[in-house]
Amino acid sequence: MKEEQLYIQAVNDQILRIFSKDALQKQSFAVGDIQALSEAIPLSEVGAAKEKILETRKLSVKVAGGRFLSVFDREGTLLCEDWDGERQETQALSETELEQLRAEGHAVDEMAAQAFSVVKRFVGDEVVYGLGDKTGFLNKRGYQYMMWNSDNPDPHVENGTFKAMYKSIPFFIVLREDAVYGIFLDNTYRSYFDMGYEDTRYYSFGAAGGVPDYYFIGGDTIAEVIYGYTELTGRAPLPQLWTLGYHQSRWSYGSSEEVRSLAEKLRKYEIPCDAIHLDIDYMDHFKVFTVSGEAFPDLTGLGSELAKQGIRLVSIIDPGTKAEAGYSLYDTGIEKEYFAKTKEGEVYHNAVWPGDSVYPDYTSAAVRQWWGDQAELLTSQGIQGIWNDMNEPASFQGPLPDDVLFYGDGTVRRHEEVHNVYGHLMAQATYEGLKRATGKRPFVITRACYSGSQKYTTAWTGDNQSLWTHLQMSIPQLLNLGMSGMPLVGTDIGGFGANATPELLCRWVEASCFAPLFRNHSAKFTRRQEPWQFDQRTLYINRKYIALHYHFLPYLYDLCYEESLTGMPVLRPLAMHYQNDKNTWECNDEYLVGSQILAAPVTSQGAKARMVYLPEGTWVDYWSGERIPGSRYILREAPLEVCPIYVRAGSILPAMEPVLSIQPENMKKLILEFYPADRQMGKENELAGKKGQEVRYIHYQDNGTDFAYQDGEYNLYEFRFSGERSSGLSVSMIHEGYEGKYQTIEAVIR
Ligand code: MIG
Repeated sequence: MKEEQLYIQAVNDQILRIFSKDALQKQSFAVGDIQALSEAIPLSEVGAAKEKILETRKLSVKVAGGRFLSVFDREGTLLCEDWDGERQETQALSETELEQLRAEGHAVDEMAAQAFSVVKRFVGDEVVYGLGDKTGFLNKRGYQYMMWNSDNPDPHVENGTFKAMYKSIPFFIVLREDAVYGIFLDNTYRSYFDMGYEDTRYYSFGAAGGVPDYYFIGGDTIAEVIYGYTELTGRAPLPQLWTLGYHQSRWSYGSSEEVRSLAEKLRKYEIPCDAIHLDIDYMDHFKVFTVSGEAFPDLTGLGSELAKQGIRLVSIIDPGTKAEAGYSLYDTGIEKEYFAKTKEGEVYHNAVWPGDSVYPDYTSAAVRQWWGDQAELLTSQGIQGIWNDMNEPASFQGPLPDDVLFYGDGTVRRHEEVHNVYGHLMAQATYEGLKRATGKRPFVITRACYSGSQKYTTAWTGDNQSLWTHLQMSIPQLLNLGMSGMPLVGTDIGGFGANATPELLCRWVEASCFAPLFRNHSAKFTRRQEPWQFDQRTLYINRKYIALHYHFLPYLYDLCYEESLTGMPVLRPLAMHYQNDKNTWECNDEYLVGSQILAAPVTSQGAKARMVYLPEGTWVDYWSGERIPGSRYILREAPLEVCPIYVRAGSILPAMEPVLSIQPENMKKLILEFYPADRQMGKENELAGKKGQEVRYIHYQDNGTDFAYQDGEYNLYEFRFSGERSSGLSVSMIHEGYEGKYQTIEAVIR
């Protein structure tokens, strides 16, 4: 590896970019144009001495030996420092060992040679978060990861060397007692993150191609680091309100009759539901953007029938385009040279669901436009959202070779560079196409991602299985995705592969009941797992938690609003709000919803109680109303129908009346649940001198559908409670622009 001259530039007071000169030539797929605060200066020109340091209002940088970078805050606390010692020999497997493994049929994740790598020191007791959808626990320290979008459910396990998943989000957050910062490696090649596996004293990251180009993101809190990262890569725009509701899916609901009877059951069993998903079998021979006339002779008609019941249709698309003369998508793509090519200049073929298939080159704006325009073929038949699958991209006849070419808009790139942004660009094309076709806020789901995909799409975690360990991992997975800038996420409730049990499904819907993407989905050939498939109790529990999700939908929507402005995820690890409390740092089985709700789901078979850590403050048991002092572990009984949920005393939670689906224009009544800070805990508050504390909450409301809010058509309410009585509520309007103001606001004291 050659030693390259690196440059450093202050992007703003909290963000530094460190890169080699060649990085300036490259177009980032994640970061928009940057108006940097300072010029780029060679690291070798930044000295270690006082007079030659680079400073912003928040950070100061020193460089030793012309290349070892240290970043401090302005109080002089060391935040992050290059490792200047020797590196350990990596314990790579020998060629013979690899061959043995392959001979036995094991999949071997191999590490490609790295074009560069950056090594940083662990200064103390750091934990590491982020890195997208990786499985395992919250803290990534001590493990190795690879970023190479993979359509392979096997790594869906707790640990595995170089484990790659569906998404590549090369961003992580390092938290230490006296510091927190993030690092974003803006590189789309296969990249590696060794978080102290090779040697416990340092961590490293690098990539198989491209050039060094990374951002150091400072801040006083995890939230500020996420703010900085999403300032660079973007934030999820407000979703349509109904998309936050419950979605029912399965591979596949294969005919109009099946969908119709599914909708009937949803209504008969009183399961609130806003969407039914059509998986690949709705297509004509898996040809993307077609509809099988046999299975769905009148999709438009079906769509309007469902609409009357408040249910929308979402359909799947795959990028792999069937290579078949006479299929217009293929013909046009061939004529316009829209598909990826071999290095010999022939259109590249592999196989996916439709058989012999070719791959659209989404690196080209013209291809994205063309692909996006196809969305109308679906929306004109009543489809309301598009689910992007197989966009790693997946291929059934071995991986796409590294040298498959994408011609883009004049910049030719090899597959090894494009692979990790393929799904990202497909999602962008889908988002823009849906927006043009409908004028509404596009609902897109994707499996593959890169940094910044949050601007276009929600995401699910791919093919999990109906296993208790996968339920357990779903919590850290969603939290790490949130800290990686992807707030609108969820897992397949009940598990995709393998067979759910009634108990597992119940615990899964409980554990997911605040997930912004709230979908029950399962694979072909597995046991059916719609809420009514098992017994009365399972049905009752599903209904209860789906209804609870809807009850708090106005709160979830407020969190989406907050996220769109700040990048704060909807589901948050406890450490985000209790950073000084180390008990929260590795809390893998609880999460916060915004800052006001704490959920502690049960994720083990047979468990009837669990330990819950409650951080500082007073917590109100949502079910019993009991007020419990925090900063302690408690034991909570949790029979099957109970997911332990707590509300922070001193909260206001906006909620709504029971509905079977979302119709924003019918949401005329808002319920405010007020959880006073100063009742019963009187003693504690007296001591703290806090009597009659006032609690304040800002609530957002708009038409939940289109972009009119961008022209000021929204309402912002400010609610204040003082004392303990509902008469203590005061309401004022901070902004008044949406005509659908609530007719009733009902306060409930809890
Ligand atoms: O090769 O479309 O992750 O959700 O049901 C399997 C069929 C293809 C994988 C997705 C899954 C979907 C399935 N797809």
